[in-house]
Amino acid sequence: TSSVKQYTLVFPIITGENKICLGLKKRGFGVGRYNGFGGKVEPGETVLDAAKRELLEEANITAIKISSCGRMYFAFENSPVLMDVHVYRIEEWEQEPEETEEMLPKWHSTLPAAQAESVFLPSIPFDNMWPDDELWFPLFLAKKSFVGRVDFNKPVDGEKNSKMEDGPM
Ligand code: 6U4
Ligand code: NA
Ligand code: NA
Repeated sequence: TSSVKQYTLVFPIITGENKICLGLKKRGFGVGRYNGFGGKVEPGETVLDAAKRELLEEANITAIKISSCGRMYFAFENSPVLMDVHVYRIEEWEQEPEETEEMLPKWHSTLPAAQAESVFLPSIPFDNMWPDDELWFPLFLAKKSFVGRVDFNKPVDGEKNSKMEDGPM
């Protein structure tokens, strides 16, 4: 790895209703997958400012209460760049999430599938997300801080190469 780039990743959550808003990425990196809202931190911008800007650009909402949750590093075998992703949840905002050029927002239940059905919301679609999400979402949803790194290698035996641990941010 020859350089580290800062990114943000923000998830709107209504804790009391067990709801999380995921965006279906419409273009570019990660297209076709559900994820949080976020992107590159621009020069001269704080990570928190970048998180709020991307949230407005991609979901058309303005953050009121935003909290740092964890940090994930992603390395790709064919790239010299290590992605340093700052993960946040937002629990209060202005406006409602709406479709933008980059994202189609959809509410999901944070409950297991059987319980999610009873409130008429899809559960979190891990099969249609980045494969690492399934590893750190349990900590994220439990509001435990987390740090981890995932290395995406050319598939050798179909297994993910990853390591997760509880830790300081
Ligand atoms: P531009 O160049 O403006 O279209 P920008 O919106 O700045 O792009 P983008 O969307 O490419 O940046 O940023 C990538 C987003 O994908 C960040 O929010 C981090 C997130 N991301 C990247 N790899 C991920 C992974 N393995 N798992 C995950 N999120 C990932 O959950
Ligand atoms: Na983005
Ligand atoms: Na951007």
